Amino acid sequence: MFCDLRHAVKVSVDKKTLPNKIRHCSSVHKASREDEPHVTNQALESVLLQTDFAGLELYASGKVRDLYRVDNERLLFVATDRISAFDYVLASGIPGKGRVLTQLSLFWFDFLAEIVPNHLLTAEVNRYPASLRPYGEQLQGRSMLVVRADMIAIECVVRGYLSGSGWKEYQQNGKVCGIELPRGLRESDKLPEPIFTPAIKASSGHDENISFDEMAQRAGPKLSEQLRELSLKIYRKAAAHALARGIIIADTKFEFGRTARGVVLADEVLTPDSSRFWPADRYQPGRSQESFDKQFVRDYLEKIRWNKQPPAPPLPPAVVQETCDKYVEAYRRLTGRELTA
Ligand code: PZK
Repeated sequence: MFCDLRHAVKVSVDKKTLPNKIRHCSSVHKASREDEPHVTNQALESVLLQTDFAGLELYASGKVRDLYRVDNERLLFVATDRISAFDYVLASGIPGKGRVLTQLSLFWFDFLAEIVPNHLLTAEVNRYPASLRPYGEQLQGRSMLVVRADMIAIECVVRGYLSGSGWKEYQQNGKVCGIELPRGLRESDKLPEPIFTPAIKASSGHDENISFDEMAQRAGPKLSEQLRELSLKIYRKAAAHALARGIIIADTKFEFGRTARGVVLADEVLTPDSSRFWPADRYQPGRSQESFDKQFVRDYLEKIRWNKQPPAPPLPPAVVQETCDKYVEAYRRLTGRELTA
């Protein structure tokens, strides 16, 4: 079974560096707790929930990913096995998730290379700088050495289907980010063509949709048009590939940065964490869709009637296993490859 990973390591915790939500939840996840349902010891040990690379400066950290400064030019991008649902990081991790998301990003970077350059330098741990070698075992498969870019502070979202905040806006005024859409669309309907719907990080931590004009004022009209064209091109190519393999990419978010070599695609790309993946064979417009990867998690959290306030609960082993299987399946379907240890 894939989830019985043997090589990964659970590492020590540096709670000070992590945001509140993560600190709160991870403190619940003590291996010594006897009163909670547990994943097998083997699987539990194999989950990487928190990173701590002594001597490396944390550059940024998100719910799931951690970014470290290597030197002035380079960053280390690490995908943990954390999983979030209903806006919170859960107490349990999903074995293999960080590797699936990293390997998927690497697949897409290569798949998209003719359309757009990206921030990847290498994901081969034995080619990392010497300062990272001590952590090679933790980093293998789940990390990327990337070039430090000047990030463009706009979330470049493309939507092929009407969901989430797009569906909300449409119900209010028939538009999404100022783009007029046909009347009578239902939730999850396929759009006549994919649309570019930029957003900014609001102080709430949530994204706030903006119009293209607003983006042009912030980032400049030329760059904004370049990013819109790039984003739509990338989405079209990736979504067609995914659909032929049974996965609808309903929408997705890209982050771009500027380097000496021009605009590059950064962050993780076209993963289930940065996109809505829907199983195509279950697609049925007129309602919200099942999530390809997180449906078992959401169903469980609804079933136990978690009030969606911290602390986020741990997941039972069966839910962890089923969810792990979904990530691995997404990887297999999209890449045609098996995820190997
Ligand atoms: C960068 N983020 C988002 C990602 C986090 C936050 N190549 C780059 N150069 C400079 N900055 C970034 C990147 C990239 N990628 C990305 N924030 C800064 C992010 C992962 C974890 F906490």
